[in-house]
This record gives sequence, structure tokens and C-alpha cells, in this order.
Amino acid sequence: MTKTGFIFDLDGVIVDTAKYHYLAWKNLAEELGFEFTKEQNELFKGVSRKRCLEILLDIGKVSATQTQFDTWMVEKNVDYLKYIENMDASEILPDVPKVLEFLKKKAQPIALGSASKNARPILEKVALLPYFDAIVDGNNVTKAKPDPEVFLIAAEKLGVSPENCIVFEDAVAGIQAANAGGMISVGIGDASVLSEATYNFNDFTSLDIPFLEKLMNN
Ligand code: B16
Ligand code: MG
Repeated sequence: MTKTGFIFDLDGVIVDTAKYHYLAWKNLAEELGFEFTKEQNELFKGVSRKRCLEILLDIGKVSATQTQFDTWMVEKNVDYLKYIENMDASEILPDVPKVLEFLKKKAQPIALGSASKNARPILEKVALLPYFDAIVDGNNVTKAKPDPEVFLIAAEKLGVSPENCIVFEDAVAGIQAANAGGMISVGIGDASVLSEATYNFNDFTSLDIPFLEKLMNN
């Protein structure tokens, strides 16, 4: 039987770290003298830290020298790390453990494909690290989503061909990356926003075991 690879994004799929990213970016914006709203934070989902800072500075119409840019990148991350310091398993999004447990029991290869450079410590904090056979994150890629690089490396690490991989994603750029890599994409969140996905679910509570079995047998 052909193997199926299951690749999960982190923020917005496994845990909601977006709220902590938001607080850290908001603090930096305040320090630079402008407001950063929750609505604007939507633009940051699935986007690399560097690109987020570029967008933030555009919003605030702030120009920066390379040194300032680098300092603010570090500052935001130090602040973000304080927010995630006390994360634990209670922050795992609903039914994620059920899905991971089922796939593990069926010996399906599982990978993480995230833009975050903090992905591994977050998985450790929420005690999900043992489920993952491969972790590909912001430290391993040169091209950000919607480029498929992160998912293609994950497929390679799992030893599964891209057309036999399923990607769970909450960001439009992530769905586009999965599609560009020739993979099956599953949008987790608002179907009208993630309309390019092969399948759509609000969250994992609405995704049942027969659906996972169908993906495994395709
Ligand atoms: P870090 P994902 C993404 O996570 C977040 O959605 C995005 O807001 C963040 O800027 C990016 O990770 C980088 O995170 O600053 O921790 O390296 O959705 O790709 O898991
Ligand atoms: Mg995400």
C-alpha cells in the first residue's frame, strides 16, 4: 500500500499562537508610536517574522535602518517568548490530539510544516513533540509560503511523495503552498477565506475518523 504523509501547520492548526504574536507586535508598534489592530494581525498569519516586521513598518509608515530592523526583530521575539513561556497542553486546539493519536495508531507518517522558528519548543511545551516523525520550520527554509519548500522538505523527510501528502493549514498562503507542491490541502478555518483548499473544515471537531481513513486509502 502507498504511504500517506500527514503534514500539519502549527499556528492556527495545532495551537493558537497568533494571539501571542499579536501582543508582541502590538507592543512593538506602541513603542514605535502607532496602533496595531487585531484585524491587521490577520495579515500576519502564516507569514515569516521578517515579512511581518516589513508589513508592520509599512502600516506605521516607519522607516528603519538595517540595524534598527534587526533589533526590532529580536525585541519582538524576546517579548513573544515571554508570552509562550507558560504554554501547556491546555492550549492545544480541540480534537488535535484525537487526530494525531489515530494517525499514530495507524502508523501514518506525521510532520510539522510551519513558518515559525519557535515551532519545536512550542510542541515540547504542549507535549505533542513525540507524535512528529519530522519537523520542518522557519529554521529549515529559504522560501516562505506560498512557496511549497516547507512542505516539500517535510514530504522528503517522511519519505512520501508529494502527491501522497495531506497538508492541514489555516492560512491562504499555506493552502497555496500545499497546492503548489502537488499535495492535497485541508483548510482549517473559514471556508470562504480558504476556498482554494481541496477540503474545508471549521476545526478538527468537524473532521471525523472516516474522513482520515478516506485520505489514507486514496
Ligand atoms: P516566529 P505557522 C507562523 O506560524 C505564524 O502564523 C506567523 O504569524 C509568524 O510570524 C510565523 O509563524 C513566524 O513565527 O516568529 O515564531 O518564527 O502558521 O506557519 O505555524
Ligand atoms: Mg498557521
